[in-house]
Amino acid sequence: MKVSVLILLSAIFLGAGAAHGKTFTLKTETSGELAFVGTDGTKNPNLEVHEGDLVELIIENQDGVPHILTIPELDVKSTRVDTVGEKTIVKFVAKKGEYPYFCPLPGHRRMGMEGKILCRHK
Ligand SMILES: [Cu+2]
Repeated sequence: MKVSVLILLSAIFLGAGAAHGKTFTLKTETSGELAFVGTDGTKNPNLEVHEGDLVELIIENQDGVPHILTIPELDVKSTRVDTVGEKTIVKFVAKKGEYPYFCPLPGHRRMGMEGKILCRHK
């Protein structure tokens, strides 16, 4: 009996996770302004999520310049991607509000490498 309850709870949990997961890919760019570029070509896209979403950000190096992605409000900091094609992934649970994501390497944020996470109520 206990076992089946556990299995049922796991199924609900996994189902919920899948339903509210959100993945974004951001590619780094340093031609002209520095930017994280979304899959549709938007520079530093607003990442729209909902409170409680499990968000996955895939950061892909596209320019051969080292970059990191950080979200201080959520204590999120990626590992550094140094070479073209190198990827790293950060995951976090979205909390309500608007807060920036940016590259903390010297000068990068100032030169444009910053976008916003917009997280609303469900
Ligand atoms: Cu950078």
